[in-house]
Amino acid sequence: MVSRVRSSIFLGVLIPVLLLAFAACGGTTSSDMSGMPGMSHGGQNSGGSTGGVPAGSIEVKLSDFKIEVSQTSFQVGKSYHFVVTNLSKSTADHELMLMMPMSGEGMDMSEMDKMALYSIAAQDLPPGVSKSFDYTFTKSAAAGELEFACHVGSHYALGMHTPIAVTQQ
Ligand SMILES: [Cu+2]
Repeated sequence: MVSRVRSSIFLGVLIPVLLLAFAACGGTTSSDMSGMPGMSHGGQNSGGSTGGVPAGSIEVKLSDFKIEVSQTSFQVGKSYHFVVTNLSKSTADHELMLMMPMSGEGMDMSEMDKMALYSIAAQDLPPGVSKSFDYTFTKSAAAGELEFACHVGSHYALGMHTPIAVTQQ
């Protein structure tokens, strides 16, 4: 028989230990994932979370369920600094993908990742988290040919995609 007092002491010790172990695991996993997509486009700067938004950067706000971008027209060959924030009021993780419009139905995530010009995985964007990256568009895209999208669950169908346009300088 374990008394009430004894079991609550036990939990008081055990829970912080478990949380620490969990936090340590989470840290390594997310930093491994964030470097993977978009490498060939010079977007390897996706790791850092940011406090404050540097001047001239483009804000990308993910919420339930839409994507708001502070600028939707871009020029080929110019480097842009994007700051992506998950403002979800629920517990929804959101991802950010820069790619041509598609519903994603019937495709697995790795296929979609290959087609994306740039992406930040959902596990790296839980609610409240910001990630930044630099990106330079290499070719033009008429309005509607490219978009920022979230393909987690049914988020895309619920409205989580916003078209952008890219023009030659
Ligand atoms: Cu989403």
